[in-house]
Amino acid sequence: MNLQNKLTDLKRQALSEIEQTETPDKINEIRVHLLGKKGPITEILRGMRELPKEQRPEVGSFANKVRDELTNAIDEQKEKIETLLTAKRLENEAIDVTLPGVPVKTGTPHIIMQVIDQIEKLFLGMGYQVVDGPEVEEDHYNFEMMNLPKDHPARDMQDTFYITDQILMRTQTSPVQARTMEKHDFSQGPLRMISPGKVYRRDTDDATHSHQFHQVEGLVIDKHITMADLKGTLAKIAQTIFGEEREIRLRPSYFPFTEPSVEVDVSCFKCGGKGCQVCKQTGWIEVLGAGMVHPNVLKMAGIDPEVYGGFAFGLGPDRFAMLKYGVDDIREFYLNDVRFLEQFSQKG
Ligand code: 2U9
Repeated sequence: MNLQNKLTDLKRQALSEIEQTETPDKINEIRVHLLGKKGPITEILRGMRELPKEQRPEVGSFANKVRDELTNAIDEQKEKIETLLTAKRLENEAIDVTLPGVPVKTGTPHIIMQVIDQIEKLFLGMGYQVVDGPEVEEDHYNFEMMNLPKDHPARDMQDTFYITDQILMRTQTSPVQARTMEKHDFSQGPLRMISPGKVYRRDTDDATHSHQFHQVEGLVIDKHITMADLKGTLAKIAQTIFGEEREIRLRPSYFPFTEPSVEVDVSCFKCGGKGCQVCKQTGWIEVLGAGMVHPNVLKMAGIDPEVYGGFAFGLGPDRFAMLKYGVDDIREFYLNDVRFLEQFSQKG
């Protein structure tokens, strides 16, 4: 068989093999085998040395043509395989976007946090700042600056978790107010703040006591602050949490850090004031403590009580949540039983 026929034969066989190839590996293998240095085309071209000189160019050009044709056929087949593989992969990875999604289980803010959030929103809207502070506090800020010196009998009102002689778990959030008051620059304007957070008392836990609970305290210090300002603010809190129609009444009380001091009742949100089980037939429920900031407290923070005055209040979000949602055991808030917590889901 002459070389041209050999080449034609090789081409026919190779083309049919290329056409049937289905994988990129196999097509690469064919390319290396057919066109490589040890491949059949190179082999045939080597045989040209035996041919008479005048036949060599013709056979040479024929061989080159065959090599080009096979190279093209390999390239085309390779592209065909890759297109096919891509199409197959896309088909396998196809997502049915019309399928319903798997619901994602999300939590909801704890009911105490929901009450605190509501109060924060109200006060942020009235230009107050919300201030955080340490839960492990110094005796100085927790008691001393709140007009409770070491020998003051009012210290017996609170049983305290002491860490050392001078360091304790805060029993109220007032130390945050004391720290802020001390730093405040009154040439920049009045001080209006609330301090929400956890507080600690050495109580034995029962349905109405928890050794750790929450407080939101508020403080305003400016010139010309009166009890009328305080009363309006307290009414706003009661109405925000217990309903627009609520009224408040003030009863005289005693706190070492305010003078005068008051206890605040809200008209019963259950019976509207007629008397029921929630308000123990009185029509009123005690919800807040408050008063005008004691001059000693101002003095200790470096504020002149002859020029500045202020009001302060304190409330317990735990008690608010118990009243509002009819929870009869404060410990429910801290057991973290999702069946309890889920009842206050904001997801509706
Ligand atoms: C400064 C001066 C005075 C904060 C106040 C109360 C009255 C009060 C209790 C309510 C229920 C705490 O959560 S509770 O147990 N609080 O009755 N708190 S006046 O008075 C301040 C605070 C800061 C500088």
